[in-house]
Amino acid sequence: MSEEGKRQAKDESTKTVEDEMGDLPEADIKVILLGDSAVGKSKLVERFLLQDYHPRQLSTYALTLFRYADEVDGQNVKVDFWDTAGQERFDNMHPSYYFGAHACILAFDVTRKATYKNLNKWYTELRKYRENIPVIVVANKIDVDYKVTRKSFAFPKKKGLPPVEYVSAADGTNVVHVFQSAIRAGWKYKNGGEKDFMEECLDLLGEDFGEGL
Ligand SMILES: Nc1nc2c(ncn2[C@@H]2O[C@H](COP(=O)(O)OP(=O)(O)OP(=O)(O)O)[C@@H](O)[C@H]2O)c(=O)[nH]1
Ligand SMILES: [Mg+2]
Repeated sequence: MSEEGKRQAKDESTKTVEDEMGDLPEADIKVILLGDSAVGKSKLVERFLLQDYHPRQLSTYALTLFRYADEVDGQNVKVDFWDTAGQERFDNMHPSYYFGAHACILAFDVTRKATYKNLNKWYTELRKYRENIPVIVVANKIDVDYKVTRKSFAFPKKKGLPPVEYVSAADGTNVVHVFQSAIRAGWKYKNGGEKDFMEECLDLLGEDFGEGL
């Protein structure tokens, strides 16, 4: 299958969650994006799926579901990325957003400290519904000032997660790597390997817990 053929983005922003579940065969892996409004969740998933970036000011109004076909361990795997607006107008996400998720990409914006502080709120809510799924914390918009990658962010370590991944939806830094890691971690979780998540992530990310992380 061609690269184009493998990628299908299905904008379902005007439909309800139930509609969405109704018109697509169930995915093998569900990966959700979480984080405050305007941290770049939509741009990250668009960048991964299309390898392209079109700066736009549009916010997500409800929910966008992106279907992606991948191959993991020699098997064809259907992956759904769920993207939503992180706006405060939704006090809490609808539980169906979390339902059945196998992995989460939790994003903040390095140019806005409040978005980092709010990680805790998102994480706490996520864990109410999905106690053990793998979570990858991403620091987005590093293109604004690459010096930020020298900074260490304590949040993931406090929660027993792998270190922050520094990404840019604008120039693509680390985007494919993070999404591929999320798919693989989700697959492993689904197949009963969740206890090895840390190990798996560190392997995938080729990193170690260094000083200050
Ligand atoms: N410089 C820079 N800007 C970015 C990057 N990623 C996103 N943006 C910009 O940040 C703004 C918000 O991006 P979105 O992807 O819409 O953010 P979101 O998290 O999906 O926001 P909501 O849908 O409201 O929850 C847009 O103006 C993007 O162009 C990045 O990596 N670098
Ligand atoms: Mg969005």
